[in-house]
Parts: sequence; C-alpha cells; structure tokens
Amino acid sequence: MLALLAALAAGHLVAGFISVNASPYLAVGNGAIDLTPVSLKDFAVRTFGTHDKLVLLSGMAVALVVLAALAGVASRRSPWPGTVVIAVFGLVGLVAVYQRPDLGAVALLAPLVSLLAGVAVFRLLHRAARRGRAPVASRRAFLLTGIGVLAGSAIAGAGGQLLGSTRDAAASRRAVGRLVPARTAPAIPADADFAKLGTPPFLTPNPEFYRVDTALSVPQVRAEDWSLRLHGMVDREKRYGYEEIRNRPLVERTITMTCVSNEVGGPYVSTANFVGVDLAELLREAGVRPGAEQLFSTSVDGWTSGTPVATALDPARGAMLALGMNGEPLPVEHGFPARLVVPGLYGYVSATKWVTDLEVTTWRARQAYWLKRGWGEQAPIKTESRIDTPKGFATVTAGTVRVAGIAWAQHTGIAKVEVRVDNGPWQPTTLSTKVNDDTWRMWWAEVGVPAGTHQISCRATDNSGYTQTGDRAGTVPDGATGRPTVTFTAK
Ligand SMILES: Nc1nc2c(c(=O)[nH]1)N[C@H]1C(S)=C(S)[C@@H](COP(=O)(O)O)O[C@H]1N2
Ligand SMILES: [Mo]
Repeated sequence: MLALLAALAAGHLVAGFISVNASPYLAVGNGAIDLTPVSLKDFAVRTFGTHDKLVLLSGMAVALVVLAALAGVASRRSPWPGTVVIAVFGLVGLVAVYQRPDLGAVALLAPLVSLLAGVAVFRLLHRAARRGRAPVASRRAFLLTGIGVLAGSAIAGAGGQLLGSTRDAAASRRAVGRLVPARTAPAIPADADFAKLGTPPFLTPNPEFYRVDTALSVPQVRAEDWSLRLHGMVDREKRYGYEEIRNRPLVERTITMTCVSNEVGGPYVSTANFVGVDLAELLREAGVRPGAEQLFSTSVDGWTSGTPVATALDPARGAMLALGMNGEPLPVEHGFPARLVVPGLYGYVSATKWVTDLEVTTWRARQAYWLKRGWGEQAPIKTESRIDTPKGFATVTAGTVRVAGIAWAQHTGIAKVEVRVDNGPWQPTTLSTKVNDDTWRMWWAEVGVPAGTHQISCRATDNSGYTQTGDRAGTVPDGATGRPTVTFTAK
C-alpha cells in the first residue's frame, strides 16, 4: 500500500510540471468515465447527483487499496506478486494517459515515473522487511523505510498539487476584468420571478448554476494560451485569440440552459446573462460552404458536441460564443475562457465548455461524444415544467394551498401553465412577466385542498399550442417527458 501511495504521489508530482490530467489516478478516472455504459452513467447521476465524481474517485481508492493489500500479503516470501501488481497498475495509468486527446507524448512521463517509483519503492520496502534474521531488526528497518516513503510521498503529492495550481486558470480569469457588452440584455423586471412565493430567482447565481460535464478535474486553460480554430467546410479557415474576441462588440443575452439528463422535476436547468459574440457572425466570416450540416465543436479535454449548422447560423436564434456569465468572466467550471451557448438545444448538442475547435462538417463525417454513446443527434429542449412549492412529502395546512414553480419551452415560449389536485380539473396559474422566449417562466396558483394526502401535478403549454405530454419517457435518448407530480399531506 505504501508503494502504491509512492507511485501515485510521484506521478502527481511529474504531472504538476505537465498537466494535472496526466496524473495517473485522474487519468484512469477520466478513462473510466468515458468507458462507462450509458445505463450505468445514468444510474450514477440519478443516485449520486453531482457527487458522482467523488464517488468514482473514492471507489477507485478503495479498490486500489484492497488490491494493494492483497498483493502485499501474497508477497510474504517473494517480491514478485507485488511487483507485478504495481507494474500492472502503472501500465493501466500509461494507457489512460496515452488515450487522452489533450495530452502529448511528454505526458506519458507521469505514469512512467509512477510505475518506476512504485516498483522501486516496493522492492526497497520488501528488502527492508526481510533484512537480517532477527525479526526486530527487520521490523525497525521496515518502519524507518516506511516512514521515509510516507514523508516522501506527502512531499511529492503536495508539490505536484502546488505546481499544478500555479498553472491554473483562476489567476488568468481574474486578470480578464470586466467584460463590457456593447449591447446589454434588457433588465430583468422585478416580477420575472415569484421567489417570495417559492420559485427560484430568475437569474441563477453562478455558484448555484447546475454543472454537468465529463471532466474529473476541471480543465485549466489560461485566456492567454487559448485560441479557437474554425475550419472544415468553410471558404477561409480562421483562428481567434482571446483578446481578439473580447475586443469585438459583445452582446449579452438572457438564456435558460437545460441538460438532457434532467429527470422530470429535476435540478439541471438554470438561467444566466451570457456575454459573448454571435456564433453566426464568426461562421459567416469564415464562409460556410453549401452541404455543411453539422458544427462539430471540441473542448480542450477532447469532449465533442454536434450542433445543426442551420441553427448556429440562424440570426433569430442567437447562438453565442460566450466569454462571460452574470457579469463575470465564465467561472472555470462553466468553461473559462470560452464556451458555446445555443438557446433551445440541450447542452450536450450545443454548449461545449473550454471550446477550442469548431469544424464545419456533415453528420456522417463526425460523431460527437454522446451520439456515439446512444443519445440522439437532434436534441431540441422539450417543453417541461417543475413544481418547486410545496416540496415532496411536505405537510401543509389544509384549505388554501399555494403552489409555485417554473416552466420552459426555449425558443418557443411558455403560453400557460395549469395545475390540478389529484385527478381534479386543470386550473389556471398566474405567469411571471416574460423576459424572452429563450428563458424559463415562473408560475403560481392557490388551490383548495381538504385534509389528507394529495398529489399536485402541473402541465405547460407553449406558444406553438403544444401541451406537455403526460406520457412518461426517460432521459435517453433525447430528454425526459411526463408531468411533474408532488405528493404532500394537508392537516
Ligand atoms: N467540455 C465539455 N463541455 C460540455 C459538457 C462536457 O461534458 N464537457 N457537457 C455538456 C452538457 S451535457 C451540458 S448540459 C452543459 C452544462 O453546462 P454547465 O455545466 O455550464 O451548466 O455543458 C455541456 N458542455
Ligand atoms: Mo447535459
């Protein structure tokens, strides 16, 4: 177990000079995420929510420690079982780092050093444990070597962490300063939410904005190192730097983002003022060739997404290359220095964070990350609603009960929301003041409820006349449907 610790710490130290993602432990975790079948990923998100990554890392730690302990026991006589096990761990780390699209060959040094350090330390400890005939002498030698290994590992691990953090994006983000839009979004009216009646606030504060991505360690990209390449089926290939983009006239738009993994009633929906440039403008500068279908975007960590070119080009859509969010540069976990935001499309087909490459292409030529894993190619956000008050299994006073929540139908707009108690008649609700059709709408109502246990459900109707279906569907392949229902008790 000590040799394992030494191996991981040595790898982490070397990764500190190259990239945290070269750290063998993180690389193996990231590899595991990419290999996870959709059903298991869905289960993990459902069960552990945003703690899914912590659960994965802890699970890996437990598995490694158990295997290392068994290998140690098996090595009582000969050092070979332990040597082989630690070398196999090292090889797994090498493969995981090799597979990463964002790391060059130099990054292989981290798992390589990890492997060598693991084997060397294990042999050293093994020899110390068996030195001399007297058990006391060997115990003392082992203890001293063990303490040395422990101290060395702590220093190496902390050193790697420190080195890695000096290369992180936080300082670069602070240096960006204020991003001043030439065209600001209209101010949010006071009655755009019913926060006092139990809905979320209209704009989601950045720390509360939902977060979904496959990155175990948040990609650290400094604005000064960032560039965006625009190529493929275009007349003129382009490359933009951060200053070039930020010095263009910036626009600000209020947009509600939604994740396709959001279950009915789920939390993966949030709203922000995004600041950036029109994606359509960049595409027009490059000159999109006829026959182009897909805007294939790639993140610095290799994650990919495919957006219909027609949607990205539509001036009425307002697709953005965003640099800022709610008056600040994008938080690092939301894609600093730059990301895509396309109103009306689920995030996995539109919202690439840490975006560095845009390729104009066809659907046949390229398959994006989640498309390869069984999710849909086309994924407009479905008209949905959520009940925020009362909470599930709450106890309220019988009589008049206040119900409040949100509804969204991005790019179409919400026309009305209705509620009903048990299987009673649908009743109207009061809608908040509209901000724009790309954002959620809040609603509230008062309903009469006698004492007892009841269910409240709601349904939204959008501006196309469509009323959200009561048919339940899961999130795979293109978004959940069904009516949100809350069970509560009136006394
Ligand atoms: N690089 C990268 N970008 C990504 C993802 C990802 O896994 N990696 N996930 C997408 C998904 S599924 C969603 S719903 C949105 C979430 O954006 P947020 O975390 O800022 O809310 O980002 C999208 N962009
Ligand atoms: Mo998502």
